[in-house]
Amino acid sequence: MSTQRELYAVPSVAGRVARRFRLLAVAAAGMVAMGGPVRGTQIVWDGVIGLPHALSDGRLFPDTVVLSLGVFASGFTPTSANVGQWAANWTPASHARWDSQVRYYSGVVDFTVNVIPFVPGAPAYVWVVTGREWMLFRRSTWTWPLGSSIGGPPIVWSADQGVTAVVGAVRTSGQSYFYQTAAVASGDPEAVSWADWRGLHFTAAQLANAAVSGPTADPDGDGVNNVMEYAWLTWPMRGTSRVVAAATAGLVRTGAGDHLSIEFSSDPRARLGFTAEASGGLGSWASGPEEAVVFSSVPGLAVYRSVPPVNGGRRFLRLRVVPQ
Ligand SMILES: [Ca+2]
Repeated sequence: MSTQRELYAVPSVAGRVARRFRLLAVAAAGMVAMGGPVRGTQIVWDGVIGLPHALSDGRLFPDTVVLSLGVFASGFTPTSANVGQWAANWTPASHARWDSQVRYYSGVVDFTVNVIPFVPGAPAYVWVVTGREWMLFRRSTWTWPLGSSIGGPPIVWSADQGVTAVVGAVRTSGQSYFYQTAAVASGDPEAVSWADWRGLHFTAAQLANAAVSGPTADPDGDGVNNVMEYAWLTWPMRGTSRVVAAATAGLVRTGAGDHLSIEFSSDPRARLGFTAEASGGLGSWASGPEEAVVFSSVPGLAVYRSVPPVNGGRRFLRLRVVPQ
């Protein structure tokens, strides 16, 4: 009896395994047919090289454009009417820099598991930002893959003709086409941290070398150190990519009178910390709530003021800028 059971059991197990594989094959075929999640460990995402991309006023994209590949929170659908809520619902997976010389961007996402909001099937978008010029686009096939630790070929998401824009526009004209951002009045874009920015522009060896990638280094010799390059998200290794940082002196008024002030503007995506310091004669500087305080601060514009009002004596103010 025992032999018979074993003889019977072997084909039975084989039959179950075969049925399971058939079911898996059917399920896989169904997912492909429906455009469902695919399995992957790496997404390579990029644009089409060499084509002109323009801001809403027709100027070509500057070097300060940063693109992000990411996913919105489950249940949130971005539209041109809710741009002010995008940043709060957005999680980037990867950043890429726009190269204005070759007109190209590319980024890579490595993953093995799915972490919310990067669940299989979640629609992925590319968010393009420089200042208040935004574009958000995707292809219908860009749905987040099922993570895998097995490996395999990269999933390639290229932004070609199949792209549709939520904000901004995809123009077509014969064989050439370009993307165009739109001017957005409200809402703040996602932050690009100091670590994000350094990761975009420096190699591992450069990151380990403070003389190249440290805050006060100026590796491209354009007279703008890395903190100020970060403040405007310019390229630290390209001398032609520079914005002369704008710190402006002025006066602001409170109930106590007029106060010496200093205003610092930056790209609103840069995250900067400030310490204002005051001096009566440039010999020694002091900070703290009795010397200088914030007058107003929003991403992209910080104003600090001296605490004592202007009284005819000499007073100097300076701002220490720390990337975050
Ligand atoms: Ca520089």
